[in-house]
Amino acid sequence: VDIEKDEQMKPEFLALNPNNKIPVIVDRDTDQTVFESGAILFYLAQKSGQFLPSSPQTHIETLEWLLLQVGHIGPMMGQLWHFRVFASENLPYAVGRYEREVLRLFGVLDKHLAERNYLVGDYGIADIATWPWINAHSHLALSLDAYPNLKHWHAAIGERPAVQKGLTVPQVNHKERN
Ligand SMILES: N[C@@H](CCC(=O)N[C@@H](CS)C(=O)NCC(=O)O)C(=O)O
Repeated sequence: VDIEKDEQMKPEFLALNPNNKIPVIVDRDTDQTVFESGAILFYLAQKSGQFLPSSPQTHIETLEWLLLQVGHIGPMMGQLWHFRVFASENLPYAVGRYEREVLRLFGVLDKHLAERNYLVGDYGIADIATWPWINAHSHLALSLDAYPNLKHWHAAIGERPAVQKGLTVPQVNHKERN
């Protein structure tokens, strides 16, 4: 789906995601359609039995951190990206508001990661959902230096072979719209 060509607005795509956003998956085993990256990760983790802790306590904790990414980290960093990189005029109020909020969230993650290596238990879908946003910090002129636990988490996950492979697919194009 080429969003630069507005293919996400075509009826056949809107039948899969009425919110006209990538990503969407169709599970060919079941014909199940899933949109929203957090829901996709949850679906794939449940289906594969991987990256989602099974105890009731860690299961709900995973949802907490997954939804923190979905509801806060993604939207706040997305808006900072818009106002810092794409906006046709310089709006210091908007840049300042979203930067402060992003740095506050970095602080929340840093504090949480002071006592653990991953957001919940072992490496899981909460880490998988959050890492690409934290990895984008340099595109937003942000540093992780003041957040040593987050910086360590970011570096450690960045060394995972599957993460390195994922970074090459697809070709990065930061001109995409949010
Ligand atoms: N909350 C959504 C966000 C998805 C999203 O923002 N997708 C953008 C590209 S990164 C998109 O499809 N934009 C096309 C449009 O808005 O028309 C998710 O995590 O899946």
